[in-house]
Amino acid sequence: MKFKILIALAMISTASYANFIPCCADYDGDGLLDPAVYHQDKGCWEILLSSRGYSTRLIQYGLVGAIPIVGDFDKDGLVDFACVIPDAGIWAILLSSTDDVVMFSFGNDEW
Ligand SMILES: [Ca+2]
Ligand SMILES: [Ca+2]
Repeated sequence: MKFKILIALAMISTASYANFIPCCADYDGDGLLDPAVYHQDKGCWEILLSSRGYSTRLIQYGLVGAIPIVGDFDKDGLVDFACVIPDAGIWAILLSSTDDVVMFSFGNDEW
C-alpha cells in the first residue's frame, strides 16, 4: 500500500498543473460530484465521470486563457459548459439542452 501511495505522489509531483482550474460539478446528472479541471493552456475540460467509474472524458470547448464557469443556465438538469474571455468580457455558454452557444458581453468596463 505504501508503495502505491509513493508512486502516486511521484506522478503528482512531476506533472505540470500550472494551467488548470478545478471546476467540479455533476456533469453526468447522477447526483454525484464529478472531479474536473479546465486546462487554460489548451481550452479543454477533463472530467472524471462518476457514472462511468470515474473514467476520463475530454471536452474541447473554450479558448486558451478563458475562465471556466459551470452552471445549469438552461435549467434542464445538466451542467452547461461556459467560459469567460476576461480581456473582452465575453461570455460563451454551451447549452446542454440544444447544443447552442449563447454569447454576450458582461462584466467589462463599458458601464
Ligand atoms: Ca456525476
Ligand atoms: Ca443545462
